[in-house]
Amino acid sequence: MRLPTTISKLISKLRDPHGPLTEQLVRSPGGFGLGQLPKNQIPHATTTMTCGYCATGCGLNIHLDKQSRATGLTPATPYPVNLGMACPKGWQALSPLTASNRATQPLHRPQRSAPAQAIEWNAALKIFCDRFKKIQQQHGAESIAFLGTGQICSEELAYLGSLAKFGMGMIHGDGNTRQCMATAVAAYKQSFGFDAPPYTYQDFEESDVIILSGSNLCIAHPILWQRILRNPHSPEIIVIDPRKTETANAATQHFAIEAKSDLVLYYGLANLLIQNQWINNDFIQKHCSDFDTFAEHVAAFTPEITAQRTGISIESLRSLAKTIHQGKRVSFWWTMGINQGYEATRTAQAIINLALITGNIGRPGTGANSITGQCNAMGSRLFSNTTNLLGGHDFTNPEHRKKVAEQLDIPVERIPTQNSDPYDQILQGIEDGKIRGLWIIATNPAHSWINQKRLKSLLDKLDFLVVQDMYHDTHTARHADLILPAAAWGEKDGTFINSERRISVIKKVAQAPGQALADFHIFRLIAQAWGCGDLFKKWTSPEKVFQLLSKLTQNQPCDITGITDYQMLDQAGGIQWPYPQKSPSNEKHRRLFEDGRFHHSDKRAKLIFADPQPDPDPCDDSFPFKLNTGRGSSAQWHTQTRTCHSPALRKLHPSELLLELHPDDARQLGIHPNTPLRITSRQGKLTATAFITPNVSPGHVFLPMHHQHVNQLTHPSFDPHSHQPNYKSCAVKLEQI
Ligand SMILES: Nc1nc2c(c(=O)[nH]1)N[C@H]1C(S)=C(S)[C@@H](COP(=O)(O)OP(=O)(O)OC[C@H]3O[C@@H](n4cnc5c(=O)[nH]c(N)nc54)[C@H](O)[C@@H]3O)O[C@H]1N2
Ligand SMILES: Nc1nc2c(c(=O)[nH]1)N[C@H]1C(S)=C(S)[C@@H](COP(=O)(O)OP(=O)(O)OC[C@H]3O[C@@H](n4cnc5c(=O)[nH]c(N)nc54)[C@H](O)[C@@H]3O)O[C@H]1N2
Ligand code: SF4
Ligand SMILES: [Mo]
Repeated sequence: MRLPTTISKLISKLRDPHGPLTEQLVRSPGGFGLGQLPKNQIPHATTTMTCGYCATGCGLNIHLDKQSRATGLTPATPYPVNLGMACPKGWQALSPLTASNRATQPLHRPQRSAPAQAIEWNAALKIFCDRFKKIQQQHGAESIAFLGTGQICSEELAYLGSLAKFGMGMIHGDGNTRQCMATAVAAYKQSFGFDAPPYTYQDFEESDVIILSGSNLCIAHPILWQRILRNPHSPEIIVIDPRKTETANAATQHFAIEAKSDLVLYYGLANLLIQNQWINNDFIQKHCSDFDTFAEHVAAFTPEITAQRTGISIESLRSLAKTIHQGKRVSFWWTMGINQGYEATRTAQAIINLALITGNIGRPGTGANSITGQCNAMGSRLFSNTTNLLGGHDFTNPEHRKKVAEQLDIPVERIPTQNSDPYDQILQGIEDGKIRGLWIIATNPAHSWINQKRLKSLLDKLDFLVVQDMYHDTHTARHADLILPAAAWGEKDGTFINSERRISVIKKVAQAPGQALADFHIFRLIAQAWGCGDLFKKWTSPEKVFQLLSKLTQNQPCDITGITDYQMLDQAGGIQWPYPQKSPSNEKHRRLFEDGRFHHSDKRAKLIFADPQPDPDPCDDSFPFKLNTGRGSSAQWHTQTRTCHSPALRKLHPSELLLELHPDDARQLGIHPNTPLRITSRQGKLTATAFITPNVSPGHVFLPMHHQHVNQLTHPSFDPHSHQPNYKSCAVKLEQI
């Protein structure tokens, strides 16, 4: 296959080292929070952009030199999210950019075992197209797939999903949002009729009862915890978590429930609320469906049964129900302790149901509020073209396909008429020989996917694996045939959507190293090389794509047709969706469902429930402990490809892998502090150092997810509705080494 000659021209244009940084958005010095700096350190100019780690979406002032290059940063004070605060990762956000293992050139392995060779972009594009096209010719268009991310810009996600599906003919594409938010998405869609987290962060400050389920806010969303600390109403802060986390320690009440007993707990609470008539009948009658069958279902969860299954005493249950009843503004928040489970969607809905039956939704300080993980997981939920068609549309709906085709000016036949397989099924497709080529963008599954051993063997089974990352040596890139070097956050333009639905701009304030290109531009080049560049002729810059996407959302619950350009977003300090045309311009915070109207055709919210299911990986005599995994510290990000490069962050967490275990269990097994242990599950084994602490309950142990081997242990079970992995409950045994 020959590449079109326009490609070389485009490559050299994109590579121009003197090309503009985002100058039109740069603000003058003295803008935000620079008062304390000594005169000789006052930067030439300052611009504000959103942090590229977590979905809190803090605003950071980036200080620039005369060439508009970043020299340092401070948290943005007037920004409505973080109000002048940042966590350690935010303060250190520029340090991953200058690492020596940045991918600076495309790399190719002619054979899997051979060392990777540096090649030019032209050659890389040719290999990419030749190999994927050959697989498609032999095995059909569906035999190649992609796995994306919640950590690149919405415009990039939209380009990737559209190029792959409309341009390259793929049907299957998913992303790491499956590991993270799929449960919340499935729960909201079924309960509310659209994936719509209803809150604004101001709700943290306006609640009088804050219930955090399976969320370690102090570590995972430290700035949101700071927002709780600003709450002037002396709120009850209730943490439901099997572990006594940093957040549980700081809360006013902690319920250390048995692992994965949440569903029973929330049904038991619903039962108590209903029995005592501590519910909002008026709200239920006007705005909910299926209340009677729900009440019948939860009647079986008596305080006795609930106490027995959750390990919470009957008195505590009653007192918790009473606290919910007495609260005028109760907000229910949840994160991965709920989303990552084998009955996760129904559990999330059990939380949603509590908010609905008590009328705690659509008012300040209330809500059934799933907190998002990655910086742009919310963008991927709307615009990645994976589980839904761009803009929250439906692939299987002919009207939606027609609308999207017309808006994008592409033939409607290009749009798949079926949904993509979810992540776990794409992997099953590799095992079955249906999927033979895979393109992985900005995610590191060889570390982060559940049951790592199988994942790695599947990567090696592929005929062709492409990894597109900012580093050339991630655990996943080590399996790749072709590595495409990507620019990082700070080296490109685009938008993110944070947890409270706030859309904001990120900007190019540094030059990508070597030949690395923004993911956006890599997708542009591939479109040209593949021969489908015509479909994307209007997709010339992230801002142009943003405008296309914004038009697509017309009349959707996420309608943002009132946002005209990046400058508008920038000046407003981000804008929450929805923002249809003629929206008032001066609102700093908005929550959904103030009118009690949901997105089902009858405008009611559904009370959805099910029977609790058996644990797919139960403890027994051979594997007597329950392993829980999650975030270890506010200085570590996931697979640590980025955070490992900051000496300051490295000082904030233990350098070795620590297994948390209760003193009673340690005594029984004769385990001493700081001794090496072997931890074995039905899937694999690893070694860790004993960290003896009463913060875990007897019978429970905990490992941070940041260590590369942790997912050798985890059990590959999934929620049947969301297909999200069950990362937080697997049976293990412990041995001294
Ligand atoms: N520092 C840092 N911050 C991050 C990230 C990071 O890697 N590092 N990642 C970001 C991302 S993508 C995400 S998704 C979020 C995750 O944010 P969180 O979900 O808050 O973090 P986790 O530690 O994974 O899990 C939260 C808690 O769930 C508890 N849990 C486990 N099993 C159960 C259970 O059965 N029931 C209940 N009720 N609780 C349970 C765990 O003990 C843990 O304390 O963090 C985001 N922020
Ligand atoms: N045991 C266990 N496992 C878990 C979890 C758990 O709680 N327990 N949590 C799960 C959750 S919630 C999540 S979200 C996942 C996260 O899992 P991953 O997505 O695999 O983790 P990251 O380390 O964030 O990987 C992001 C990758 O993208 C690269 N990258 C960063 N920026 C860019 C960019 O702009 N462009 C490109 N092309 N590449 C870029 C980084 O170098 C890195 O390799 O882990 C999941 N795994
Ligand atoms: S809380 Fe999240 S968004 Fe804010 S600075 Fe820390 S990592 Fe960045
Ligand atoms: Mo996540």
